[in-house]
Amino acid sequence: MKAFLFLPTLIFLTTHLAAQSFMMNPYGCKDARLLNGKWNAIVDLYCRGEAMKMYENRQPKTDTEFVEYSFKNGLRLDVPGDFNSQVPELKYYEGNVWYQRTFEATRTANHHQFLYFAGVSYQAAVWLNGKEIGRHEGGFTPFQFDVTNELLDGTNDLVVLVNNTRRVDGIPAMNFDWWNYGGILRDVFFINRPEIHVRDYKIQLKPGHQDLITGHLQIQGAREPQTVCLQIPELGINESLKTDANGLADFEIKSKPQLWEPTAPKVYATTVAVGSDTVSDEIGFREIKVDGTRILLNGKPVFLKGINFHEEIPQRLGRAYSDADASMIISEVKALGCNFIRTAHYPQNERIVRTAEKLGLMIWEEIPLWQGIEFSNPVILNKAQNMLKEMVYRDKNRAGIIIWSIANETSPSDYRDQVLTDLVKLTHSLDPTRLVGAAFDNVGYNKEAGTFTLKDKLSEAVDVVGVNKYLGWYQPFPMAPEKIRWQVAPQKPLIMTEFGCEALYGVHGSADTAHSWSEDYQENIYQKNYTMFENIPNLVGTSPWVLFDFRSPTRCHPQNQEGWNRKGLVSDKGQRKKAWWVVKKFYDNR
Ligand code: GCB
Repeated sequence: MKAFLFLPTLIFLTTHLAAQSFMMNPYGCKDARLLNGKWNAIVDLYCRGEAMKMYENRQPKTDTEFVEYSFKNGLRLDVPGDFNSQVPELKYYEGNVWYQRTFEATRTANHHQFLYFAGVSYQAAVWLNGKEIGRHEGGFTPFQFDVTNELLDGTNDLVVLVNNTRRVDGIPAMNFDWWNYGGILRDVFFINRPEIHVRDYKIQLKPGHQDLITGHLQIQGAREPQTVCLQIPELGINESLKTDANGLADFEIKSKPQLWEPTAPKVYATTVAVGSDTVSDEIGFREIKVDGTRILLNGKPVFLKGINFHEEIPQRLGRAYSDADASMIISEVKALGCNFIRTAHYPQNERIVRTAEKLGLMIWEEIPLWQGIEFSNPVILNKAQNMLKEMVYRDKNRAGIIIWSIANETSPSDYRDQVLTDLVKLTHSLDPTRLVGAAFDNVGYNKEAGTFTLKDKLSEAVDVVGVNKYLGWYQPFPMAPEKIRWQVAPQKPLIMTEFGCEALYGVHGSADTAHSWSEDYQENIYQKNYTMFENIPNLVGTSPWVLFDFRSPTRCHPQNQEGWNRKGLVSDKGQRKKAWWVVKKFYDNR
């Protein structure tokens, strides 16, 4: 009976306690080693592992001793990667999986060592050499631990308990329309840095000024003020700045960078250095703001030609994690003629974000507050704040990110309104240089007036309103598309963040019958939507749902779905459906 004390809900009550509240950039650190590869694994269906102290990775030492688990000679899983796609029996698995590996390290005097996890879904508990170093909740944002005190000279034993059980108080919660991939989904790094090192930096244009680069550099580990150097050689920037008592140096530098934009996504090699520590990055500069109902990029109105996609490679039936995966997805986005993506419904891995930015895509990045969230539960605000911070800390230097989104399709209530307006405020305070948005699905139709409207307090708080509306699928067009009028957030920029319908590649049939599941029907619905969009005065962008067919256990139709959401413009095998060409034409003509 004792085992029941160790149900996952109890295991993970403490969230984020030891994870650090800023995000280093491991991709730019000199001495950062990937711990990717084959890890040993134990599937712990009944959650017995903590009671058995699996984290000790014990070997029998005497003749009478025995240990009822072993990481040796058992299952091996690829990291990064979800476990569901690696072992047939784990396809639907939601529960505990233990991961273990060793790595060699040298304790270096006056240095600090860190473990950085780019994404573990959904909860993680981490032990180094038998000692717990911290826990984290949230499957789509990174976390890191300073492990200097636990590190051994020589071989180190790293154990991670991963649990992807859906939770009533989780974000997302019990129900969502995508596969619940679990595991160490993204890169893991071991990072060695001098005691005095660059902790954080933000380097962006000052809002309202295209010739002023501003931000902060922050140093860790110094008792005295330090000299920290910022170099952007191509701009002739070579600044030495003095940090204050908190290790912070704010700066403002006159410079006129070539501005980042979709047709010329210029980024500059940048380094921040203190003593022997250097972090490198590639940073672009651009201005994004709202002017009435328009979005201005570098002072000029821009139309967002977007697309949604999940962090998934359909043909592999698994999560995307590598540069090759990022190239595959983003090249298909570019082929469609896009300049904008919505990385639905969660921050996707950095390789995708960076690839998109380099290829000139503006990005809507969202935390997974997706429908069905228990807003009345006080832990939700705290968890959402953590996810939001981790997203902003990670991507604050990405010129491609223009909109932080705080939620998708949440129903108004006093609790929800309070939590989400708090999140809007937090986002603005964390990053006043970008826009804040949310996607709404509660747009209503007024029959007498023939008009769509939105009554939702949250829409007043955000800078940009996103609307998800599936006319022709979940709801018929109420009248001829050219007659429909929209008065949704009429004073603000509006993005059609989702629309579309399902179709099976290769199926042809009536263009007027939804249940034909045909490419012809999907094509027709796209055409009708584009006709309707012509009469939305504040429309500044469109982002169809969705680029690829994706896996979702909630899609149960035995012939047409079989666990797939078929709203892709491209099938799970990579074939373009007829609607793909409609979108392409719409974008090519804008
Ligand atoms: C939505 C959701 C998205 C779903 C989509 C659908 O409104 O935001 O996550 O996958 O509809 O296909 O129903």
